Amino acid sequence: MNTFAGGSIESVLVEKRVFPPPVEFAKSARISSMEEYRTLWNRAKDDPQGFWNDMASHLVWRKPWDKVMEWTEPHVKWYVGGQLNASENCVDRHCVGPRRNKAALIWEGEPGDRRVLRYQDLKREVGRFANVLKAQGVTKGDVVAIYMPMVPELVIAMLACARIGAPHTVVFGGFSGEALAGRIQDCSAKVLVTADGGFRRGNIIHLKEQVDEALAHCPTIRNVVVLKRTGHQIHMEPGRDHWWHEMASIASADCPPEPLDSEHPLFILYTSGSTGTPKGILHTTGGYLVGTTLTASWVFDLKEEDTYFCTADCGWITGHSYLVYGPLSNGATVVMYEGAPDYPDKDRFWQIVQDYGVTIFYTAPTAIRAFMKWGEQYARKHDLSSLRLLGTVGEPINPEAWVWYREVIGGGRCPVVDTWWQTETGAIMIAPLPGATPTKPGTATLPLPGVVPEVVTKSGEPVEPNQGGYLVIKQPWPSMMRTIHGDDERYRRQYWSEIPGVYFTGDGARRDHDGNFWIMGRVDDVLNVAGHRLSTMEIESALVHHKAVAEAAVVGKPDELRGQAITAFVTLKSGYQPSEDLRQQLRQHVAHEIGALARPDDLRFTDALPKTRSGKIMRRLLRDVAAGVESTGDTSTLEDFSVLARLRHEEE
Ligand code: 6R9
Repeated sequence: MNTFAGGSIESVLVEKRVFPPPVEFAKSARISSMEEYRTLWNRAKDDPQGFWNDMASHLVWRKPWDKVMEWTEPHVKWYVGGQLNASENCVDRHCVGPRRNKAALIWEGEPGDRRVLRYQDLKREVGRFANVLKAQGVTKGDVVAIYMPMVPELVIAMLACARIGAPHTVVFGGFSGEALAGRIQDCSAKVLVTADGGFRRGNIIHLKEQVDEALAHCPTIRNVVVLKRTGHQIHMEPGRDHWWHEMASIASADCPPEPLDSEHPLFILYTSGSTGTPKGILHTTGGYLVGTTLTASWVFDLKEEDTYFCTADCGWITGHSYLVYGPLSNGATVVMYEGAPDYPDKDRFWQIVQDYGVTIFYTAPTAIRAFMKWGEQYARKHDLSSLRLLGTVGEPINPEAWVWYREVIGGGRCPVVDTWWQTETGAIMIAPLPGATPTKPGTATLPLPGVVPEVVTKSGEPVEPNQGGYLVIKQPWPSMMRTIHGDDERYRRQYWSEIPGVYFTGDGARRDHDGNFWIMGRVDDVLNVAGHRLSTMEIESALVHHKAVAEAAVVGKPDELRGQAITAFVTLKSGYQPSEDLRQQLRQHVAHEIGALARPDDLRFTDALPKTRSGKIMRRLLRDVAAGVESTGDTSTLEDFSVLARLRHEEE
């Protein structure tokens, strides 16, 4: 069951508290009143071409565009004929004038090691690594896979790819070798950038072992560049594997950024959909960078003196858009941390906030719920008075967590921006502007200028205020995905055919009388476990790959901390008997096929799965079974459950 985390739907329905922007904050904010917001929004709606034409001036272009936008549903091109380079915009343009000695990246490793890269340093390192990639045979258009811990070299590798026009595909370090192989195969990556390992909760994550396993099935990979991070013993395949430091020591730091077509692919990022195989979401250069640059500046109100800490991993879209491209394009100082929030103790983030004087902090609701559970004493141990703005992303935030975040972390003075968006949208779509929008705990509030969302029925009719429906976007926007790599038909089908004429988000939502959007969760078979997107089908297909399994059905179960937990129902082939040992084997099998994040929390053996006449598994029923005997005394809770259930029913 996709619900608000922590069974807090009832509190969302009665949530009436409104927090206007603090007067002091609004005074100096980039957008500082609702009038200003409305003027911008209306202009963007009425004259999208003119609006986006002007907004693109926030970037450095090598060649101006001939046409702002070309739209042949479902395909869009932005800034047609224009040329630019994303790494030039994120790095080089800040190396002239006073920003050249400003910290671009402040990094802290889990063991406590630290590094600061000023914009000039970043430019040198990006240039150097771009030359390393060239030396490995990478040319414009070749895909480079990146599978690394959260170290500065990960950002350097992404920007180096952008510099030479090689689309990157970053694979989250928590994914298994199998999952890595699947992604590499899908996009035919030529070179892989990785590390011996990374640190997590004091342990070494053995990345290179996963790589060696993956590459047995990846003939397109010619060379592997390996960063020495942990220094533990690893296998280096002669002729294929090269040490980062050895390659970098002989490479020049000078690599001029390649002028690229606005629609040149910047990256492919895999995300889970409602079928078994992950989708390679393709983003291109110009529109994506306009979108992320602008939204980072609007929503985070980025100022020259800010120190901005985003806790997301670069393996997810939040790391791409709001750790790398958006903030760096704005010339911000970004804090990056390698490890776990509770290592060596549960105050690690707050120690980082205090040590670097972080002013803007961006994290996920699941993390906030964990902080809440650990207790406020961890935050109280540190001086958090430098903070001036807090953000959340990844899943609906329950009002309790929102208010706790505002009070305990933000000291009651920092606006909280709940930002709704997706891998597919590239940039934030619905979020408060911290100097303008009155916030309410639990809603991402209003669409940003240039974003025209609506809540509709299955046939595309707008619903009444406060009625649940499907969240769609009615006008194309610059940072939207261009297609699914290698499967344009799936792109068309999944996003543009479900509801006629509009982009379908896969989320259920309702809009209140003030126009605020309340996101209710996915209406498809996508799970959101601790802010990570997972597909039920992907986990099911991993399970049926096991020799003992006949059939499997996976559903989400409400989980107080992580939003959803994974429950799997499994039928066995004849000759196999349910046992605790087999249960553990199957859970481990999923972790091996996808990654530990997909390991079912609960795995139940059953003789048969409930099916419809047409043979479809009745997930709704299983979701109820997984949720157990939930207290359904509260009718408002029931109401919300039934809206989602109905929406899903229409799909079945
Ligand atoms: C950025 C990111 C996208 C899905 C999305 C929705 C959920 C994200 C949210 C939110 C409620 C928010 N989601 N932000 N739900 N409020 N502020 O998370 O991208 O990993 O692709 O996930 O996450 O369900 O459809 P991605």
